[in-house]
Amino acid sequence: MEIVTVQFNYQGRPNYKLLLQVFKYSVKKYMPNIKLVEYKIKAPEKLPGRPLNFNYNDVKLKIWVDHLKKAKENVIFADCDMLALQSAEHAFNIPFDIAYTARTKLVRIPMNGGIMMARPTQAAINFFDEMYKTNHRMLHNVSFHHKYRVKWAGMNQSAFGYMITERKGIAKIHKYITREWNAVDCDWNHINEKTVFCHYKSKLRKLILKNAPPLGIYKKPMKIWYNMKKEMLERKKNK
Ligand SMILES: [Mn+2]
Repeated sequence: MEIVTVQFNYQGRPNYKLLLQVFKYSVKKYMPNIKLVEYKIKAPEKLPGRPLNFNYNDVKLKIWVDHLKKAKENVIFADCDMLALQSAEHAFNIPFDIAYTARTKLVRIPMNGGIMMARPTQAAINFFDEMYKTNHRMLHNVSFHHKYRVKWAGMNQSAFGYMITERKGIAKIHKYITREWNAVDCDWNHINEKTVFCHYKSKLRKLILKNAPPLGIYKKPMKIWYNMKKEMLERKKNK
């Protein structure tokens, strides 16, 4: 198994580097034998009328597909605003080509794309290849994107939504829940011994990057991240 992450080099946001460092440290800590493959993307050209992160997500997905095509091992694709809370190796105890994380509490958006798992099977490659092509089509076709965006949100999530509703059966898909594999807003206050990855997205990411004191629903994941960062910095000092 290997973990693949793509770092976006947003101009003027150097803190993404720290997020990745702490994530990397947590992977080493809990999965000393697992390789973390890092890709760094140069800022793509912004398309008129489309948010820059849509372009990034398009480039990111292409990297995933290309990686999977030559992969020899099972792959966990992870955002870089992530933290491992324990080993993730049991992800592949279940047979599937692709696994995704459905939101524990379905309010509006069905899944979060921060973590996806894939075996390097032809079916998984076909799925991701077509998901990328769909994503690219959505990037340039606002109304096609909109049709899926209203339910699935974002860019890659919309492409995934298309795949899972319109292209059923092209690969064996397994549904995990975010609380165990990719803790997001509905899970942060309920992180437990089964939680493998915590996703430091949106407001939670902003809070930890400005060193805010742990508060409210963000308390648990903030404390966990601060401790991991502290441990990482102490290790570095003692080396
Ligand atoms: Mn993220």
